[in-house]
Amino acid sequence: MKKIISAGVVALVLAGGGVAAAAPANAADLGACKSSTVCVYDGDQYKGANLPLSGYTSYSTLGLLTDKVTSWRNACNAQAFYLGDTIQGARTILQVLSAGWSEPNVGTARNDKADFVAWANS
Ligand SMILES: [Ca+2]
Repeated sequence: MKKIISAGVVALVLAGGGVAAAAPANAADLGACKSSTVCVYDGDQYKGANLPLSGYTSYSTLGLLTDKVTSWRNACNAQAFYLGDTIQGARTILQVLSAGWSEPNVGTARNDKADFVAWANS
C-alpha cells in the first residue's frame, strides 16, 4: 500500500525584526545609499547589484532583485520600512528596518526571499 504524503501545506512564519543585529547606518557608507532612500543589494555588506528606492513610496516588487536581496539599508531619517516576501498572494514580513539603520546580511532564513519594500507604521 502506498503512503500518500500531503505536500500542500506551507507554514508561514512571521519573522519579526529583532533577531539579526541591525547596526546604525555608518556615515561613511551612506554615499552608496542617498539620504531619503532605501537601498537593497543582492550581496552581503551592501555589495553586488543594488536598487535604490525612494523613501517616499512602497514597492510591491523589487524588479531584478526580487528573491535576491541579502543586505539593505534605510537612509531615511524618519520612516521605518518592511522587507517582505509574497507567497501565493500573502504578504509576510521578513524584517523591519528602522529609520537610519542597515542590515549587512539578512541571514539565511530571509536571504533571497524579499519581494517588496513597504512603509512600516511607526
Ligand atoms: Ca519571494
